[in-house]
Amino acid sequence: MSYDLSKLPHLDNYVDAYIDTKAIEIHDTTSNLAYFDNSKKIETGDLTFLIGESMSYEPLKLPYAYDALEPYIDAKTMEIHYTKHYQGYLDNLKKIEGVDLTLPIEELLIKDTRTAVQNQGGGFYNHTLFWQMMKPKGGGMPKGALLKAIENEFGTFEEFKEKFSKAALAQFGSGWAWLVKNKVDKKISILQMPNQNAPRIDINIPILGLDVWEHAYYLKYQNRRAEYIKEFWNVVNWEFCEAQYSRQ
Ligand code: MN3
Repeated sequence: MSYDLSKLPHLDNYVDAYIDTKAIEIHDTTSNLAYFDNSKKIETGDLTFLIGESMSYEPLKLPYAYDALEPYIDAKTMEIHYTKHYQGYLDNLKKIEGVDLTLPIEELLIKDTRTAVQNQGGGFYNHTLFWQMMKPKGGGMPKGALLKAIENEFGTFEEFKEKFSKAALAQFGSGWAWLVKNKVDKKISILQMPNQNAPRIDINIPILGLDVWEHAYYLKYQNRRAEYIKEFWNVVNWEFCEAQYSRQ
């Protein structure tokens, strides 16, 4: 199961058309169409595009099989990560007393600063993005506006990769490395976030995230986090990252 964005030569135009107010997400037709609350669904060939702004409180159906990211991310890790950790964050979020699940997740994470909500809600939010930030036969480089922004900020794509990898490697204990866009000045930057704290989404739009909790790599890479980070670049879904970058 995979999706081939080369079948959509007009994707760039499509993204531009909604650049002002909408987020764009890309799914294949077997994905969970309930991902967005107020989504507009457009089907083109074997692809389905969903346009909307908020995640529903349902697990995102993985847009690929557990073994689809082999050999870089092994099937067992994907399965446990998805069925135990990801599902666990969502289940635990729903059990938190007084949590207002009528709010979109981004709004909830900004408004409800209780640690339990940040941990469980952040875990749900971060992973829902993370699954889509990877794809089989991913990797390579971003294009268009995102590539330009990276070159403006970091010099070259290679320098960006090196800085992002270092941030991921240097995160002490469990956490994430993120590439984010500031909502006000539109500049991009790299963040390290501990635990499951979302990447300051009150001020930032996440573009690319890398989970460096041991549960994300330990079965295959044991303690070799650097190797996991290096291989991660082979599965990055740059089309998704470009769509995130186009969000305002
Ligand atoms: Mn994880």
